[in-house]
Amino acid sequence: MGTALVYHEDMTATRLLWDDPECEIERPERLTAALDRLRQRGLEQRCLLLSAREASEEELGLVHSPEYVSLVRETQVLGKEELQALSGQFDAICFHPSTFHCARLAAGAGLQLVDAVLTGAVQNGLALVRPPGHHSQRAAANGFCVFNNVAIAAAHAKQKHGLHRILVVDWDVHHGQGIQYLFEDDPSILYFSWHRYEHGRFWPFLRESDADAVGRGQGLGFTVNLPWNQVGMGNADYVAAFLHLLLPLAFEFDPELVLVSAGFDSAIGDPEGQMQATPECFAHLTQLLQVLAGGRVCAMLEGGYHLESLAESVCMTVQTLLGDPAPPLSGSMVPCQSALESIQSARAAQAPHWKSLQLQEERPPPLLPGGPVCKGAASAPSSLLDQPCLCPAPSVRTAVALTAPDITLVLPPDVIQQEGSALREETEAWARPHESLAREEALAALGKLLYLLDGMLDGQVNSGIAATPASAAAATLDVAIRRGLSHGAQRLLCVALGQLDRPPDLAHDGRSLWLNIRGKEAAALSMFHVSTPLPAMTGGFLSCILGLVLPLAYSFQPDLVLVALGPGHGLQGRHAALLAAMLRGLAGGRVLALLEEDSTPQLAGILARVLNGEAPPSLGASSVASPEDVRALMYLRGQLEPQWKMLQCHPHLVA
Ligand code: X5A
Ligand code: ZN
Repeated sequence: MGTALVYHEDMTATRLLWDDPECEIERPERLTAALDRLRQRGLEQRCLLLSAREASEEELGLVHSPEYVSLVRETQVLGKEELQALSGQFDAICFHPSTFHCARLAAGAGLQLVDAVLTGAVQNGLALVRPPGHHSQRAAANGFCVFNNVAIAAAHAKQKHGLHRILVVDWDVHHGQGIQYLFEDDPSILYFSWHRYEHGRFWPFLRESDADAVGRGQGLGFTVNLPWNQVGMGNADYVAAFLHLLLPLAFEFDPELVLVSAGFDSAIGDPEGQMQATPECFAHLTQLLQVLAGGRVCAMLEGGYHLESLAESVCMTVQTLLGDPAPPLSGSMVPCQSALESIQSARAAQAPHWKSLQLQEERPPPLLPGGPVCKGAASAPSSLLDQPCLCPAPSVRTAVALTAPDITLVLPPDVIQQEGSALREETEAWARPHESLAREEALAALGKLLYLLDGMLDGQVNSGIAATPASAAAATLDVAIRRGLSHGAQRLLCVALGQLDRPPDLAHDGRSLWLNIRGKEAAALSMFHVSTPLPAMTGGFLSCILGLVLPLAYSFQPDLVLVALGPGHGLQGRHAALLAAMLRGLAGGRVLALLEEDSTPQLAGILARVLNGEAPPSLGASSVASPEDVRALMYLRGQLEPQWKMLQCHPHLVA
């Protein structure tokens, strides 16, 4: 359905007219660097370009006072001295004669983006704007922000489009206190912000940036603050915050729209943030948000002051909005102790307000040896930024290899129905040890699967779907695992649903991680052989994915993922779609789904579309997990946490 990119060159006009070391980082080059890189990567050309319009004063009035709007309007005619004097009345603000025009364009860009998404013209988009917005308040400019672009867009989505639930994700490294103040009593806007805090010693030095600020009145629980008390937070910390805090609440909230205060000063190299997350991390954050609200995600630029890191991170975000799979994350996926402390204190503060957190908070943290501490601020390890981000786009994103090409299958034009099959002799050789693969139908299906798998291992195809007769599902999966491991996959994650046992003679060499959902009981037979019952309700299914499957998968860092819907998998289509959409964050999206031959064309169709980058349908208001589901999950997490560190959401008590 497409991605909008909203921009206007005029927004490069506002700039610093006098010496001010605090404001000088917010430069016009921020926009041109981002845009140039988008062009250079061929990403701008894939977007629907919208030229930003100015927000009207009435629209600004959705969140700002008329007196404040007038005050900013009048800066247009002030001279340098007067501008400087007025700027001094605010914290970290430097007005320019063009500021009013730019700030109206920035707010207008957000409105256009929301209109484009909510009218169905596009699926999602990014507004590249200056000045940023999230610090600005009803009657005050603050922290380089003049009008609150995201807050105006949210108020507009409510007023003009009648929305009832909007999620605002503020991944900028500063606390968007402006958004918090504007909506703190509003339960229709769930505001999440993580921010450098250092126990209150970092700008804007506010007590209300801490985790215990959770909103007020009707809005209790709809403000979610995750303060980082150390610098150096990296990919593992950010992904853990999404899996263990933001996403459980977001699914429970069930937003109709996701707005992102997309500041990239939380990325590596940024002088303000001093964090360590690499640009690829923003592809993962974006992809994780795209499973919400039917994929309606509107991102608006906030901060981001390291031009190289900013440009790269913007590309990662846009590329993911366009549906490309996220590049694998670099570095070991182990959240640091300080991050776990922050996540835990935010979970504890929110638990009274969210069912999805309640049952889980009773367990005391396990006694384990201490985990790593954050590496602290480092200068931009240029090695991490210099790596040309080759995301070798396979020529085919998704291929479907069903035994009889299905004419009733509705597929997007870029998903191909694969005709090819592996050589007969080779197929027979792989099939030989398995009785269930002797039948002609099973052999034919195996030939197609092997051909598809080879395409994926060679990098021609990114993801795919293959089918097999139910009686041959286990054997076919067994062959796929062996073939994958012997033809280039270093680490293979297999998520098996239904009655599929781990192949008995699969080596226990740590190269494959077997996770059976709908096992008879919760059991960790080894760190690489996990089984859990299929949760009964949507809530249980979500906690299984967010609390077990994805943390295991992100810890293991596979380079190939097999997901098999075997006999009696019992999974609803929308649950299967969500699982596939989220597993796509692993292995650069190299995901092969194995279905039973008699699966409905609807199931094959939805999986193909999701693997190809379409948003899964939203699950709607979710039920809670049953006590048995929670118990199974808690048990497995306890067993597996020592090895798979992304499972942790409590800091260790150092023994
Ligand atoms: C949008 C943004 C930061 C202001 C920092 C002032 N503002 N020291 O990143
Ligand atoms: Zn910022």
